[in-house]
Amino acid sequence: MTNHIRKPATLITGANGEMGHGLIEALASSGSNIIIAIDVRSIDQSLRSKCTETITGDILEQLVMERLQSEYEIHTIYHLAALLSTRAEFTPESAHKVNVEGTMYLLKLAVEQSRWHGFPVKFLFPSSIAVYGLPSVSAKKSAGKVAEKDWTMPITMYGCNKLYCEHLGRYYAHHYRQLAADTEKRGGVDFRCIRFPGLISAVTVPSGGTSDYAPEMLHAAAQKKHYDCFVRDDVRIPFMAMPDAIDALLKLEAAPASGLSQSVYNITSFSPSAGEIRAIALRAFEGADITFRPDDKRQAIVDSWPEDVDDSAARRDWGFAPFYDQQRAFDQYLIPGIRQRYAG
Ligand code: AKB
Repeated sequence: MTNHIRKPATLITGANGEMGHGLIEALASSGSNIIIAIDVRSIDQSLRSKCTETITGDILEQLVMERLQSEYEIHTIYHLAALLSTRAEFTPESAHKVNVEGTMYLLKLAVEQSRWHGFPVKFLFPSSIAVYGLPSVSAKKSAGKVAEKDWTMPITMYGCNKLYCEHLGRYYAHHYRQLAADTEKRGGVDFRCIRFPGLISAVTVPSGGTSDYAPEMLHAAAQKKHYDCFVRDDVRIPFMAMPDAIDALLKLEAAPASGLSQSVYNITSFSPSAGEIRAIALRAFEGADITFRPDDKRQAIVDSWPEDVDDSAARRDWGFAPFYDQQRAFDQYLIPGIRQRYAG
């Protein structure tokens, strides 16, 4: 139980996931945050010391939400909990519960929190390139840099969930209880959303995603393990190094609301083909053994995602600028970081 003088806290859901690891490290290093980390899995020991409190619990459980409401004064929520695109296809109804109902419970918590402490609650929501649905490989290749308003016809449950939650967040921020007499009590939700590309971390390996072939390939190569890549060598989607993804979340959170012209932003850094990633892995890791054995069903998902996205709005409104372009991402972060992870 926290002390009765409730200090402004930051809540991170899905805290034990790939983004959660990076975000907790970054927030803890800035030192100014009371971090409440929640995940259905036990939070890694390495993260516990960096958090004020760690909760092993499910955001779908009402008691968990009531505890968060009663014990903390939450001013910022990073809602990272989600079932990613591949895993969600095997359990679509569970994915809907986690990805959509879980998000709605968190938005409701934000409304209640803002009523208590009188400040808007910043709600940082990671969406995805999975909200896009290009109808064919030729359309994908001719689409070029896809803007936020175009091609939003997702073919996965995860993509549908993320697209709907983008609208849900906008609703809670601007239209919630619009017919209520006491409109001044509308929820103070400051919803801010980033559509992330595929993310590659040197320190964690993803699970359940369809863009996972890129990190899986690199981490397998560093361990001299054979890897059958489940997409064709010519497939191309946007990617980003994990540190840039974390920096983008923090930069959007810190941006003045007055400068944000939209609630949903594309960001990206580089768009290598799977074959180009393989070539880099073969050069970097002696003994790398990577073949292509496309899984037609997962390939169809990746073929529906854009080759590139237009992130000019993020660059204009809140100064998004990735540090790691493709060369720097592999040479300065991924190869040395992954090599070190498996050294010895
Ligand atoms: C996935 O592959 O499902 C995610 C994503 C692209 O959002 N990494």
